[in-house]
Amino acid sequence: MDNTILPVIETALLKVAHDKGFATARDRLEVMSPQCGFGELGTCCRICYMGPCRIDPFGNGPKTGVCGLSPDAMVARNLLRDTVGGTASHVGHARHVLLTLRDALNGKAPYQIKGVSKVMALAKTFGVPTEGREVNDICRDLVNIALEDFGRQDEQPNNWLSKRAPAAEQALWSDLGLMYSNPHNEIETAMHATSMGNDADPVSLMLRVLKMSLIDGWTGLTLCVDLQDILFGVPEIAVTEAAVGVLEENSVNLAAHGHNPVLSEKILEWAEKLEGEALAAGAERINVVGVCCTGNELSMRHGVKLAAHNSQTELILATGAVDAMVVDIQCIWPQLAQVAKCFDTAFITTDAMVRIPDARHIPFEPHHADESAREIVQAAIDAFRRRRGKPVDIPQHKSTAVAGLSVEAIIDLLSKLDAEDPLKPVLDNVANGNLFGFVGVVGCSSIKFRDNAMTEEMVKHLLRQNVLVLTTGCTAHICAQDGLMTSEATYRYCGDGLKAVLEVLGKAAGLDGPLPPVWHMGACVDNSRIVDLMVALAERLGVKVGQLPAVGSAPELVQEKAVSIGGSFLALGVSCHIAPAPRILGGPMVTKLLTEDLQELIGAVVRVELEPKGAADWMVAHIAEKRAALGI
Ligand code: BF8
Repeated sequence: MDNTILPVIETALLKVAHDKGFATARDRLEVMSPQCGFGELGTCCRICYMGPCRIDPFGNGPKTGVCGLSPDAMVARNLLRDTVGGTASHVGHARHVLLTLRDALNGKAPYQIKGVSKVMALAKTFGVPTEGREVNDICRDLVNIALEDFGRQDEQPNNWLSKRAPAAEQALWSDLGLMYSNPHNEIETAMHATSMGNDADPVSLMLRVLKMSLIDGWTGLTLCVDLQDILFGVPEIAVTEAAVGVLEENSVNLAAHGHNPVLSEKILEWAEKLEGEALAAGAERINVVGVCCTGNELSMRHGVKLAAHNSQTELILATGAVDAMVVDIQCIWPQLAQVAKCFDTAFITTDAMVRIPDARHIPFEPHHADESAREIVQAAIDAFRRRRGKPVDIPQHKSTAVAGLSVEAIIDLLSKLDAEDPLKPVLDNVANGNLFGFVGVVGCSSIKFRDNAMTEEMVKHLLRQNVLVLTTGCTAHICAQDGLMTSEATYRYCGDGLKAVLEVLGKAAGLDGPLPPVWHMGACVDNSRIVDLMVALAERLGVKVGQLPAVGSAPELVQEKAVSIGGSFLALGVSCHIAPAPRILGGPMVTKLLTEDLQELIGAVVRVELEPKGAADWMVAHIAEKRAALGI
């Protein structure tokens, strides 16, 4: 195994925490290990009060729940509820962005349209007239089309699904009964179907899982990202830095954590406006750093530095150097408030849905975004005043990283090689084998997989075999921290074919060296960018997305959202590697369905591999099969 830098970073962070007497997530996990075997297998049901029921599929105990529910139905029902949790999170985020855009257009929320090119592109997709019209008027039409999706009761196909998703796949989804209309109705139906005494057919439940995942893909992710690009601009290639070493002892360190740029964009704006107050407080500057997906959003659009992925969030607070951590929604550990308390760090929640004991709550909603953002930045400056002169412990590790690889930025870059047909250079290199295939490495960072540097090692195995890696979410942080988003990584880790391709691209981009081999495409919602890129390549080739030499991987799954994102890849016919195993192994039929029989149904399977090399080898073999089927 290569020596990777990330374990060094985490070792250093853990030492800081332990030296100060903090228990960390690893300690809490150890205390409760081994974890519940029934839970791991998915055969624990607590939906009704005759239970909780537990089925041991390997022993001589009960073979069904008290109501007679089979283990397969039990695991499928639980998986559907996981998928609903993930989809509801993304759809809620998307709706919030939509309403913010509507209010901005009506002059009720202080945001401007920064992504005019996106407005025009979407107008074309949705057939909205543009000739002689103001951008805001065109945008209003797009907002109404999106609002129709959230309000309709006519069972007509969802606008964002039917207009944004590729036509060939829609035909299959339609045959399988997976097309959806109103995402909210579907979430309600799935919760209803999984309540006691309803759907008990594992096949029916698994089709619902796919349908729910489609909702996540096209409303939770695609609609959300389309509208975020309208409001905040389409990302362009930018250089940033990653890891705890981006914290600065003598600056106001303000960490933005969560997912929704409606908050973090305003924080960034007010950090610039209040720079003078920070200087007056004795700081060198206000250092806004990004954590988790909010960090990715800010680094994609502004090159903001990335401080930590999810499993490092409590650890960076233990440095004592974070003056304020402001959070919005999703993936916020309650423990953060407890660590913050020990340092006088301002730990600030902002969303009514995210209330955490011992946090300071500053309500943030778009109509009064400026007032709230100002108050939050001021709280950070006040906390710096209290911290000034006290010792901090910042492990000095960080790496540079290239971010901002939106599809538009990639096409822009490729246009420099072939203005008429920008995707041709990529496809030529896929055909000649220089670029063996693509893997979307997505999802979380898990303390269960950090010790073997699962993500970094798996990625390096892929690069050696000329596979280009596209990444988002916390795996993007991991790769950035490990130096995998640099030109040096191309020289150090890539096979000769991939290296040659990236050298040509680097030259076209005007870089000193090759383009990095791992492309930072954003936050978890930005998995839609990976899908958009794959759809563009497939359409240019005249094949379905599932025929491309491409695989998805969530090597350190933690959150329900990663389950529904994985499902949205599967629905496109893109197979997925996953670790750890999803909680279905207690249901033999569901396990066989996901790992084998799904191939027949949608052309994709799920593969569990817990070791980096095994995972990479399976993905490369799978890509080789796809290449052979294409005759390349
Ligand atoms: O949406 S990768 S731990 S931060 S769920 Fe959460 Fe997982 Fe990180 Fe972002 Ni995505």
